[in-house]
Amino acid sequence: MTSTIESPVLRTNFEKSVAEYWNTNRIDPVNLRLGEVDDLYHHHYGVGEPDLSVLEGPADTRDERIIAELHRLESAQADLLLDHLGPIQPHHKLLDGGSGRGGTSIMANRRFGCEVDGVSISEYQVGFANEQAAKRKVADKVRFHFRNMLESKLETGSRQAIWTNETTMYVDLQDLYREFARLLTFGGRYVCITGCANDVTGLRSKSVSRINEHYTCDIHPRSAYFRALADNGLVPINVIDLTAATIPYWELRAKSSVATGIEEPFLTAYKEGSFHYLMIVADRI
Ligand code: GPP
Ligand code: MG
Repeated sequence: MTSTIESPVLRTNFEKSVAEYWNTNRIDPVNLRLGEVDDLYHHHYGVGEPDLSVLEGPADTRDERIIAELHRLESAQADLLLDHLGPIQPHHKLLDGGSGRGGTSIMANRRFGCEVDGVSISEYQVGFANEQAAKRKVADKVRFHFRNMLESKLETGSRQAIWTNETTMYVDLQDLYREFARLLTFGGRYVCITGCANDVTGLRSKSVSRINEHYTCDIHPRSAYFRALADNGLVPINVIDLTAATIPYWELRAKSSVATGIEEPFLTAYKEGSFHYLMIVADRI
């Protein structure tokens, strides 16, 4: 009799330290306070014009108004990502690579009525996200797994679309897109929203290094995305620079009680041009 030895979910010391960060950094008031607005818990940033009238009006409810507005901009970011997945039908299956507390997956199921699998190397996040799906009575369609997105254990060709919402700075892009190319059906869609370093200004700026340090991540240069996509049969159809659309989110966040201190490095990096907030949409050929 032969037996297969399964590889562990956390394969490297780096992955272990990333999992440790997300397993233990649970009290993060910014993400829980925003999530409590309507029970959609995000781990990404926002886009769009904020309603700056939230800064005016009664002082005792000012912070509450800012939080609701930040949350609206984060949900708008997830909606924008979903807008680019193509014509998804209820019988399609999707993958959320690095699914966090599950917000984008829940929104995808709500919009398309299809099955969504999310994978995360944080067991805590997987548990949290599955509880959210159960609360919303969609656990039969939206499932979160304690798995590595570089080795998802999902069926080859099973995915009509895959997205990564600010998670690619935790992985090797060649390894990631090899796995996504395996999972996507021919003509399937991949959407990535990410922060990336600007090759034109040179390697990592001080602000980008501070962001890496803050989140235990490793931000890739813009060029690395297009090389790794092309090498793995993923052909860009749309590239949208969202930098200008995210700066107002950071400016508003800097004025809120849930600011974490990372606002200034983001604003500096975006404004000096060493860093972009990008959406890349690609087709599997
Ligand atoms: C975290 O979102 C996002 C990342 C760790 C990825 C880094 C993103 C880049 C664009 C470089 P979060 O919602 O957990 O962060 P915060 O707690 O600061 O809101
Ligand atoms: Mg957040």
